[in-house]
Amino acid sequence: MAGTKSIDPAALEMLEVAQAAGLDTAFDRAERVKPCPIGSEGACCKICFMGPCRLVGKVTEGVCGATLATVAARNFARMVAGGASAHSDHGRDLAFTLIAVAKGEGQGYQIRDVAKLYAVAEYMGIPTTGRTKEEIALDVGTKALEQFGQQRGEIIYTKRATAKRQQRWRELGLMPRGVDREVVETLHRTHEGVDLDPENILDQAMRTALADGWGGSMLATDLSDILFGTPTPLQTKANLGVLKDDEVNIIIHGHEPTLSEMIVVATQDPELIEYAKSKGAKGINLAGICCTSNEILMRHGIPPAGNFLHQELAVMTGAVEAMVVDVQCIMQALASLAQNFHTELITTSPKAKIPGAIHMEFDEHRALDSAKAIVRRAIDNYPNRGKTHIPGFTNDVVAGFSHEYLRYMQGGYYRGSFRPLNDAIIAGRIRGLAGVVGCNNARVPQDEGIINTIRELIRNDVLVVVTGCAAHASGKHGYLSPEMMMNAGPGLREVCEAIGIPPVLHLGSCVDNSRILTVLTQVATEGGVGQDIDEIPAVGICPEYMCEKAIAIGTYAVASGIYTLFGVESPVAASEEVTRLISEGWEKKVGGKLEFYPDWNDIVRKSLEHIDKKRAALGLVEYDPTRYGQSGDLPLAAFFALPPEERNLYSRKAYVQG
Ligand code: MSK
Repeated sequence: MAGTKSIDPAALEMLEVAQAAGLDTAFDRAERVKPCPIGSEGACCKICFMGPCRLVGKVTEGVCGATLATVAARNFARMVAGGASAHSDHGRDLAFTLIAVAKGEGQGYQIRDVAKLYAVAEYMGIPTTGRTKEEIALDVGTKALEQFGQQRGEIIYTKRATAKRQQRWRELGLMPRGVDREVVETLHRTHEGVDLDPENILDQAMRTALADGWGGSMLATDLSDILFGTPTPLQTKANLGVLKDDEVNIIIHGHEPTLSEMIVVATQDPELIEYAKSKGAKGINLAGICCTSNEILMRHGIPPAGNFLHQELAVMTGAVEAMVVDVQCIMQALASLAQNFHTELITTSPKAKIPGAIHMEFDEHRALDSAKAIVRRAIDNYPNRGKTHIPGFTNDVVAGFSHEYLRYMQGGYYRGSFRPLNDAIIAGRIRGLAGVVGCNNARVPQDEGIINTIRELIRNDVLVVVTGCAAHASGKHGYLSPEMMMNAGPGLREVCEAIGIPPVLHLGSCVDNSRILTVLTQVATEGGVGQDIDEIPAVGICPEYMCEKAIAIGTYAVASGIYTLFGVESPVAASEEVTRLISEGWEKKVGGKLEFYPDWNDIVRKSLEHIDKKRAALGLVEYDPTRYGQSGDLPLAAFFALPPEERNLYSRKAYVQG
């Protein structure tokens, strides 16, 4: 049975360990706990206590008369509001941290990317001349905070969209005013007896999602870059094999980078390393799960131990002294599972406590002290370690492709642009672009949809960017390694060779999906492949979505003009009207549409059809894979014939030329 649960050999090995030990995982619970067939399709209304009303069979309206379409639209909009809240609260906390740092009250932090601070200040209309970076940072943090509570006007970052897109949002009444404002209005409108027009509800869902994508999430990304540095490529390894048998293993898990940044610092503290040695360990090994992992992977090369469905498996290795969690995507089951091992589950956010876990509250004003206390506690736990089982699977990973770096790598510091990428699309070397993002879902085989989709896309010369747990899946299965260019189509392979990149680029965490919006806007602005995002041959894909955040991301992608395809099942399948509204209906309004296809083969087929349709609409040459692929084969083969230690990715171009 384990074989149908995941395509990851490390996961399969650990599931056998779990079975032998009689331990329960999400994989098992997904088999036991059947999804409610009514709720899963959006047909259950539980927003008042005359219900819950289950609109199935001959029951076509609730006690109040709410129709199936209204109920499904309300449920959908509430998912968007939940997801937008999660991303945006994350962004808000980073604004508080930036303010603390600007005031000299953020122990251990500093402003690492001053150039980005200036860029963000410019977006926000904050003067920079003759001012210290702390003065600018204080204004930036304060202005960012205002974006959450802003009641009127337009979220400031929406002006980073193309002029065409901004105009469209204004004409349709979709321009978000403030992050909290849109979330609260969605909750109000979907309260019993308020907005009863499905189309109007779904418009507000788009406006709320835009407040997330072009507001809370984009702010979270930018403020993180200012505080912790804008990512540039670096190499590491991924999967459970990154855990070490002879070192203190600490896993950080969740989404917010504030604490984990300090844990990185604490684990490198010579005093704490000596302390670990005094307990019999050879050192301290930090690894990550989910998006906190992506944050410190992108900036420090800290290896990811896995994605969402790996969190329990990591504990079951018996080799984890502490799993340190912040917010989002943390399974409650970790607490009871950890009791079977010496692992300490440590919660750190006042917003996210778990019964049975140890709570060590994190305060950004004394961040380094908090981090050191946590690391010390993990070290103290090392002598309690029993038998371990670490699966020996890892793969090489190159990560750290911020949109700033993508620009830089196409021309250098002074001549950076998206021109080479656009030219490659125009020439048909690159057929199109795809963002493959999102979660694992225990109801579908782990990583299967993600990896099969990516494999087929790159084979068909589609350049793929990844974030979130889809990025972890890519890393675990070798798709973030430069060698993967050998599996790309001939045109894409030429581009990867010339620039020295893998065909799948890791852009970061879930909030960093905002980087995809920025990249596509820059592609549109560069010219030649459309003037707005909906004209570009590009798709967004979320093959194994699990949570409300994914629905919010999918909705802002669509509202930004992206054809977006989800796997698993549709949460509005019960209503044909809502299914049509979010697909054809949204396409007419905003140029993007949202569709759900449980079979990844359909996702690939529809994606390629869409990309080709957009190419034809732009008058670009028809995609022809036989046209390219001759130029670089020999040097590429010679490059991969070198011993791995001599294959320096970033001297690759020089090697080919030399
Ligand atoms: S962590 S939101 S399971 S991608 Fe961002 Fe993974 Fe989905 Fe959580």
